[in-house]
Amino acid sequence: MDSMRPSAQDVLLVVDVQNDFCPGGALAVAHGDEVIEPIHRIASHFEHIILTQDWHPPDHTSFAANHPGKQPYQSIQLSYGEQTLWPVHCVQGTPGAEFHPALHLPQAELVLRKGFHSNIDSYSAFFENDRVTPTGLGGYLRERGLKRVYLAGLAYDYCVAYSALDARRLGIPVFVVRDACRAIDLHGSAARMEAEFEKAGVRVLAAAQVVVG
Ligand code: VGL
Ligand code: ZN
Repeated sequence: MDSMRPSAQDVLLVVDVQNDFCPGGALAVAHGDEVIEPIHRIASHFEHIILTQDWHPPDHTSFAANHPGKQPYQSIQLSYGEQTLWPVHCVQGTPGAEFHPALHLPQAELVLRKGFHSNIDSYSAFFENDRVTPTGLGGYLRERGLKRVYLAGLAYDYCVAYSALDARRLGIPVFVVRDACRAIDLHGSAARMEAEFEKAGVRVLAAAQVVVG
């Protein structure tokens, strides 16, 4: 396998380290704030860092509250397929949508907002949940000559996993830094995504491996 040590053509993609995904937030991931320390530890080894920010309008289709009679964590069929319904979270301009105050990555080159179309969710940083509407990140990486993606953040089995699998679809080598992520683990979703990682060639490693190379 090629070196795991970050080079000038590698980017650290820090996914959705926002208040609503951390303890006390509207869609809190257990121990979500614990990703911040390992993210800071590996971040100093990267020349390029991109942050993603889940950024929904109040009428977003992923909110159970916008589907009368539905509860969070149920799924429904939308035009593009099955969609899990979530509590209202990461609403544009609200404190829950802000990055966690302890996250300190002023050197990040891009903040990519996603999930801003009312009628479609976007777990992945590359494509919305219809799997065809691009966010522009693939083009950004290509134009800037960024060739490998390291992933960290929240949630391991949703936005991190979808981003990893979509990067592979684009032919981009991907490392997921496992201990710099935390999972929602809804109905076995973490194990299911790990099986997908295996098939797609997403490599899972520890923060210590990034730092040591
Ligand atoms: C996420 C569910 C809904 C995530 C975002 O960041 O993993 N999960 N919106
Ligand atoms: Zn969301």
